[in-house]
Amino acid sequence: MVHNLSRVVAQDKNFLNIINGRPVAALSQETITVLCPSDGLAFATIPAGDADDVDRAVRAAREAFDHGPWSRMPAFERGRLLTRLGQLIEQHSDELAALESRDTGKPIRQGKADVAAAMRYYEFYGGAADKIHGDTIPFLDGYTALTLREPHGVVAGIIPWNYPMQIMARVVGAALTMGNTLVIKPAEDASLSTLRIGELAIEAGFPDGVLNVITGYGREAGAALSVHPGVDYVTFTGSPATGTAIQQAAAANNRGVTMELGGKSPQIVFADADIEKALPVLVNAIIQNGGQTCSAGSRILIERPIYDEVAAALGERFDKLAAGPHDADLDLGAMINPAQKRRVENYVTAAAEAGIDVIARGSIDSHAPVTGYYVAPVLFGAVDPTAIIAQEEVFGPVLTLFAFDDEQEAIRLANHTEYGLVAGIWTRDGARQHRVAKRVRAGQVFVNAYGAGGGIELPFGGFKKSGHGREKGFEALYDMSATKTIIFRHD
Ligand code: TXE
Repeated sequence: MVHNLSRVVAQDKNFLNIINGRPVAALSQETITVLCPSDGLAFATIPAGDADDVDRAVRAAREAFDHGPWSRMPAFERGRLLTRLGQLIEQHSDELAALESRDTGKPIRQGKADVAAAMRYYEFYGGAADKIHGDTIPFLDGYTALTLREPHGVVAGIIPWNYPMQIMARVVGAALTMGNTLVIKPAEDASLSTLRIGELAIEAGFPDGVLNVITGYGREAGAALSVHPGVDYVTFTGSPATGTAIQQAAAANNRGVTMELGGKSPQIVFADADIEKALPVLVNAIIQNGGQTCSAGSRILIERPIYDEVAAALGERFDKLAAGPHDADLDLGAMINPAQKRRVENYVTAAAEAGIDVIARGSIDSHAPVTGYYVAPVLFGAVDPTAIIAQEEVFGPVLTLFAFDDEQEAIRLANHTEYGLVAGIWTRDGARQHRVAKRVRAGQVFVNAYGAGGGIELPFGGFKKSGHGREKGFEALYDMSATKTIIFRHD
């Protein structure tokens, strides 16, 4: 993606922002050229929104919240509109899967999986709208006390490029169900599906200003949105550095935040585990979306008696992995942009130069365009737990293996990073499953399984540097609302 006003490129489509129920260009008329990661070629433009466009979108959302029917509408009617949006996404599923995969470089089957997950979010939250409620609380004699769940107001959703359609869906689903209005700022590298779904929301019949999508660079549109005084709550998924900047802006404005900031997630494989069952899951957890997944299982801790066997079996599988264009539907697609490709390659080179053992390396398909942003998956063995590659989020198809001697050491190693998003435990010992699951500091723990991010019904979010607040499931509805307590005296 390059900021390019003069070069004429063949575009499939010039996408527009969605503000106040209408598709609109940036006020400046500036655009960002969208490049496909599979070949580096331009195929669309998106508006290069700035502070003026953000102001326009926040004002529309403010008006829709303060004076529109949205927050006073019966909850089931809000739910119906979300369900309707999910149905429209289903009707356009082939188009959306192709768009997402071309925009992000992910294999087409992952694009299809993303559409299916997005639909489930709208279905889940559409159905949840009239099932979330407050409490009546026993209080003093002569009083009745009850709680209501009220919307925050205008929510800003700043989202990343790795799963734009899914992350948009979890933000839209939770925020709108609770009666908030929303301004979504997708990443400049992957905005197309969010803009297209913004168009579908108009078709679904959402009132004007309820769901706005504004594109632009993070340092311009994103920063302007995070400091705008008309925003009441911010939900962000992205890097810890940007998350810190957004939290500082939120603190200056005394507004709440939900932060999902990535991970360095471990999977612990004990000697009694069902290895055949574990192997494909261990591999998939790091190659899904080319490892550009917040919940990627990037560290595997293996009990020493089975270390060599598991390392060799993983190595065999890694040797066969291939990266290629999104429409070739190989094991991996391309990285999102040249910077991310360089970032992954730099981590790999530095680790190899530091003497860390490269057990296996996959390949880049020989037909893949040389202009695409491909990296081959790499498996590192016998990694020092304090090494950079063991500590930092690479966000690429790079897997690190560690040996451990007992349960205590496994838990210590699992917790030995600044992150705490997801963990996996592989053992047949039931008591150990419970013990270890409780001791691992992660927001989501899988036992004898590992699903990237888990189901849409399951609360998801981090401990430590991985963030705070919870998305997905009913928990997200609590984050997207504030409790109001009403006390009646009637003696
Ligand atoms: O993320 P940013 P980047 C990690 C991953 C990756 C690294 C860098 O390790 O390699 O972050 O990716 C918007 N004010 N994750 O630079 O900057 C930006 O436009 C307000 C993990 O792409 O966090 C985009 O919409 N907004 C992660 C969003 O923030 C700003 C997913 C995310 O971009 C802004 C993505 C600013 N000053 C990256 N600067 C996960 N948790 O899954 C940027 N943005």
